[in-house]
Amino acid sequence: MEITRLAVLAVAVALMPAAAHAQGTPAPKDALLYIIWPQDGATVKGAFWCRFGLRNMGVTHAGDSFLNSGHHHLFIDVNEPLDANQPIPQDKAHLHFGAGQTEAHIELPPGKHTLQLVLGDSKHYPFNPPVVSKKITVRVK
Ligand SMILES: [Cu+2]
Repeated sequence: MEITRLAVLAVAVALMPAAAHAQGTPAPKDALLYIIWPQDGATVKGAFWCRFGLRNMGVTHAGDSFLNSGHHHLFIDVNEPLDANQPIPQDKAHLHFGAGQTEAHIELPPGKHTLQLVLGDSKHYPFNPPVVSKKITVRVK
């Protein structure tokens, strides 16, 4: 009997790693992430300040796992769907604001660009449900 139970447990543990990648840190349903500035469709000249808005959650440093808080990520010209099971990549298109910043000075080449905010948990995973802003388009002169 005892051996059977152990075998079942061993199988269950073996199956876990696939699901264990998802952090699934819960976010309140009324969390609202939005870009205060620039406005959707705006034309900007050269470098500009992008300002991040967040309601019903708090902003903290990367690594801090306070309840209902996270840090901002700005996605620039990202078209791939968000993968909630992976940490947010760290590159020129996925900027992390792990010091708790709520604005960023952004410089982009002339042309049309999309901007979108994604809130990440202490380990840079999206929340569950994901806390994501509307994707806006700006034109850089
Ligand atoms: Cu991050």
